[in-house]
Amino acid sequence: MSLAFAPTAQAPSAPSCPIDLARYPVDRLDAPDGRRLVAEARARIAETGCLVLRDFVTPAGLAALQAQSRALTHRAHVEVRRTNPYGSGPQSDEAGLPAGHPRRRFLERSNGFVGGDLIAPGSAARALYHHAGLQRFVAAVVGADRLYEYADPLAGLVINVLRPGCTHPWHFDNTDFVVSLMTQRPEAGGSFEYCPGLRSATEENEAGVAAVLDGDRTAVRALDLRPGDLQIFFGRNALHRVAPVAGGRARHTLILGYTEEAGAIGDPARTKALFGRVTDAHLAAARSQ
Ligand SMILES: O=C(O)CCC(=O)C(=O)O
Ligand SMILES: [Fe+2]
Repeated sequence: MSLAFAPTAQAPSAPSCPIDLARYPVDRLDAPDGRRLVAEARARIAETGCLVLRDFVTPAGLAALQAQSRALTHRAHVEVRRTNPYGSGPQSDEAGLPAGHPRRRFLERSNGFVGGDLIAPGSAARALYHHAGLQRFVAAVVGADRLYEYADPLAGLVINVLRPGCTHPWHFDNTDFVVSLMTQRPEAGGSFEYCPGLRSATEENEAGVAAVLDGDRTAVRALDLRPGDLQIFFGRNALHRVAPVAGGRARHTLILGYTEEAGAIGDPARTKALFGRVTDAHLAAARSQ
């Protein structure tokens, strides 16, 4: 028997789109069920600035994403630093402000990132990140005409790893929104906590921020994220944190970086701190500025 016409062997886990398109029809946003999805998502995110789509990926899709993440998390670069809720470290302490002012409150942040260039082309995580329908859906939810992937080879698609003992303390983001998909839940701790609308473009509400830092839970909502959940979150004016991870298992999420302007790339110093390295693309972008 000749083997000449035997079909080419498929990779054992040939990844296809992991999204559960039957439940979340992001591939047909102009059809009635796609429009309904967008309308519901927009209504929900308008309430608290946070949208969770439970079981956004299929069981097989989640298994592929988990296997891929678990194979890479040992490559995570862990940055440990002290930061105030606005992203500044103790080196820029404003001694003129009263002690206890939130700008003078520095909390330890210990955060691991696997850079996107280690995430293989054609993999499940890449199929998710590059999915045109998902990008259109996220744009519709956040109110953008269209979104772009980062030009940054590390920060566009990232595996975020919080090992036991690690925490992402109370902070405001300096981006408008973040899209993430949990792939592994910690045994204990690690819950996502947020305070909708704690500040605004015109009101810093530093007293409110200080109260949360002091343990006041009145404004705090806690989210029980599970593997397979997609989260879209407006973090610029909602103080938020990931509580310290406990138990024996790390917390893994995929962060899908999209921006409203094409060509976004991190500066070399910040990139080196976050990922432990820079790429030629970062150096070239910095030179051309
Ligand atoms: O991992 C999370 O759920 C939130 C992470 C976060 O707040 C951030 O990356 O700014
Ligand atoms: Fe954040």
